[in-house]
Amino acid sequence: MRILVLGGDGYLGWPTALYLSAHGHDVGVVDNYVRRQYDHELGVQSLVPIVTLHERVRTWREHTGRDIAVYGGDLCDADFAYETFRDFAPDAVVHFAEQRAAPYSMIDRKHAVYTQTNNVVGTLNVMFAIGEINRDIHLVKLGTMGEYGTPNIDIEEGWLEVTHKGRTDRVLYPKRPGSFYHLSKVHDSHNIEFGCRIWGLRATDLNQGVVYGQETEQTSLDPRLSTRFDYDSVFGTVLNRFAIQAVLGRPLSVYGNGTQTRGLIEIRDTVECIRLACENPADAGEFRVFNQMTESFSLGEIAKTIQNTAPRPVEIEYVDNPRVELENHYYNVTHTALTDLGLRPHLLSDTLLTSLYRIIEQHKDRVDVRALEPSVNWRSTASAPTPVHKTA
Ligand code: NAD
Ligand code: USQ
Repeated sequence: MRILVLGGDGYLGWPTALYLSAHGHDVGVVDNYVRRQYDHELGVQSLVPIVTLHERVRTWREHTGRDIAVYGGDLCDADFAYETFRDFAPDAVVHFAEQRAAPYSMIDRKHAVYTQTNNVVGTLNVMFAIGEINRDIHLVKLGTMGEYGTPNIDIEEGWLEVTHKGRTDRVLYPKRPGSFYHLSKVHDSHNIEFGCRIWGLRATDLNQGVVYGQETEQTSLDPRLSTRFDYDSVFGTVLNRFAIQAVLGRPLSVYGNGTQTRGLIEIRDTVECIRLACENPADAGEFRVFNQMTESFSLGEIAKTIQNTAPRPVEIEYVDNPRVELENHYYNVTHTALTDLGLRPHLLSDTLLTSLYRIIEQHKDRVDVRALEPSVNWRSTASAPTPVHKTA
């Protein structure tokens, strides 16, 4: 298949592009490199050094003889989106290209507006490009488990059958997201479902849980193929952050009492889920939703697992929760669609954590410990996280 990976320079987009290429697909990547700019804005850097997208692609060619087409540009620019789709003529488009950090979207008005504009407008441009150029293109869109929030009923895969006053209907699962970022994904989901209904688009919305891990078989072939690894309090995700804190011997920062439960997935399963979704497309007019997570844990459980496997003794610190989120809550998620398609999950294991600690140990001198401290408060409308380089 010809598969265009939007956001192909990012943490997940790059390993996905390599994985799809390794599986024989013709891959193109699209990115405006804005993720690298957020690092400059926040004064932080990926724990693992990353080379430019062009050097990554050259390295992949050196190792495999396979080409990956690169399109540099912003999906909020409709002309760019249309030209790219016309030029590459994809069978499937995998859409990772959004501002994806909840804390970044909660910094202040400017960052909330930027996040929602970037994500919602970019996705609308993608939908219109598909609508005008070729409606058979399968849109595989990254959503998030956080769209659902933590309702007091089971979480189904995108849809809910409701019986009300004796009548029954199938409705989009009601959403209660916890940040302006997570809200942007809800807006996207509604827009895409509408596109499926009115234009007959075929779409798969992958409501992915929190991702952890850093290596795939392909990225570990050469250091120049590494993907980014974020540890700062704005972009670093929880398990990756705890692993880094553990290697540094710093307390594991559990927000609140640690009873919040989240769905998680390892990076090698992310790339496999995308392959499965692409190779088994949705029908014309179908808005298909998969819950892309493999296990759920409370934050306290994650912290204890890290504490028990850490290379050196670490404490767990329960810090005031900078976010507004339910702590003691019900959480039971249906996530069978991807395993039905053939996913064999990599569950959280000592082997995986040991390899994660090895990667972190190798690069730990790059950590700026000031960037580990939570700096964005949900209760404030102007958090202004201090860019680390300005306080130095
Ligand atoms: P990332 O920030 O590392 O990658 C996103 C990429 O998209 C970046 O390279 C960025 O430069 C690019 N991009 C952003 N806006 C763009 C635009 N307007 N035009 C072109 N390129 C643009 O994020 P990630 O961690 O790889 O996440 C990828 C996707 O998966 C996101 O949509 C995110 O919401 C979703 N997701 C991520 C996680 C996770 O734990 N990382 C979990 C669930 C869902
Ligand atoms: N948390 C801590 N300590 C930390 C960091 C986070 O206790 O040091 C807690 C948070 O309060 C939250 C949970 O861990 O309850 C998850 O936080 P996170 O930063 O790992 O994840 P989140 O903000 O939800 O966002 C990440 C990705 C996002 C993706 C989402 C999947 O950045 O792109 O959409 O995971 S999900 O959570 O399922 O919505």
